[in-house]
Amino acid sequence: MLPRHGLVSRARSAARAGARWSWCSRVPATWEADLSRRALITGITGQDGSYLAEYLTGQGYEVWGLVRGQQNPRVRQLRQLLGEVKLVRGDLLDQGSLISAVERVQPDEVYNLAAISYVPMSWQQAELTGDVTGLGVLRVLEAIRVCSGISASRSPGRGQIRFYQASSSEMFGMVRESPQTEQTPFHPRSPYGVAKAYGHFLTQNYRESYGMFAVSGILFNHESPRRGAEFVTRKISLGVAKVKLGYERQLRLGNLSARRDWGFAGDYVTAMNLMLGQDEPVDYVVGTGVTHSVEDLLEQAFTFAGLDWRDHVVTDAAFIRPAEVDKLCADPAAAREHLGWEPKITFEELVGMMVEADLELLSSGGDAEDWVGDAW
Ligand code: NAP
Ligand code: G4F
Repeated sequence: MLPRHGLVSRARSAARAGARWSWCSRVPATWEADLSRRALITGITGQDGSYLAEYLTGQGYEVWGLVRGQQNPRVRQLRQLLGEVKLVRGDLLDQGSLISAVERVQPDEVYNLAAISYVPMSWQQAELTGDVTGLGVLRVLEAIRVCSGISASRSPGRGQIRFYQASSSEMFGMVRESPQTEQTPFHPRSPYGVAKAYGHFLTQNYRESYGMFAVSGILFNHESPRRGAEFVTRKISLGVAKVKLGYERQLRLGNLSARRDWGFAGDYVTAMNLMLGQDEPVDYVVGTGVTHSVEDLLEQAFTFAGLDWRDHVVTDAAFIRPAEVDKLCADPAAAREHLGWEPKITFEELVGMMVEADLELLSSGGDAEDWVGDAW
């Protein structure tokens, strides 16, 4: 298959570099005019997808998002938020759809953010999690490889598609050392963590096998007012808002002593883009280096709203996991040194931002019942 995107990328890089290419006459005039970088984001309807799309659009990228399903309600929300983003259909379970998407979009960069990302669901639907979160990475890499005409005997040329994989600190699981660096061994504790470790090693393997520019960002927990209602930060910010506004009196939670390195999602998506802008493909740990417990989070969130969490929080065994990750803490020194990346929003600012947003959401006509969150 002729790698059309190779022509486009080379035309774009050539024009950017001011070079003259003898074959440029074969490139349609519309392509010559279209010199902005083009990014394809899988998982664009998720938390990170929306922030990344906003960030890349602001950087002058033409942004495409892969969306799945018929009448996906999150597509309408995304449209309201990001009118400029172009959409292409595809599913991480469907190899052909990914090849068609890469062929159609002809991206310079692919950010693979799509996944089943809720850890408890990965025990309930372990096979599906392996298929989407693990094998889905293989399918995206294969789509890029096939569309680019890359094989064991044919390396990617200049202007190749650059690939970012959303790896996770959940891979460290039962941690061997603290804080965790790029060298810390993995010991995943959930089917989700195992699937992410597969995607991580596969990305490294495609880099080593085919010379592809393929990198993984090992991101620690990052949150925002756009976080899914089932994750603990958002469950708590919504819970605080519901208690404060009188919708509910209780918030039921699991393990309050678990510790995470929580940062702001808007800060973290910039690291993804910086990783693809490097001269060499290298994996990085991205986090704040500061860890807090769920109890600290409760203290911060309820106090922000003038409440005492001890009056409202009930622990419920239904939310205890079959195997827990007790404590995660990043050592982001390499990202700071080589990418110049640093988080801007502190834990306290993040929690305040989320509680404030949910108070506003629910008090401005948002129906509390729409935000019941997880029912595990
Ligand atoms: P999220 O809000 O749960 O978004 C997941 C996205 O994946 C959604 O857009 C969803 O689309 C899409 N998706 C699910 N199954 C799919 C399939 N079969 N085909 C195509 N798309 C599919 O996740 P997030 O918090 O933005 O995280 C983004 C990525 O970073 C994920 O891979 C996550 O595992 C990873 N990560 C997140 C964190 C964090 O703290 N947020 C930390 C480390 C790593 P629909 O709208 O169609 O469901
Ligand atoms: O918010 P969580 O569900 O996030 P978790 O499991 O750390 O996973 C998130 O971060 C990963 C990066 O490390 C991502 F890869 C993954 O996709 C996801 O974004 O739970 C955080 C902690 C856990 O220890 C959990 O046991 O909070 C504890 N927790 C206590 N009560 C609870 C609850 N978590 C949830 N979701 N709901 C509770 O009621």
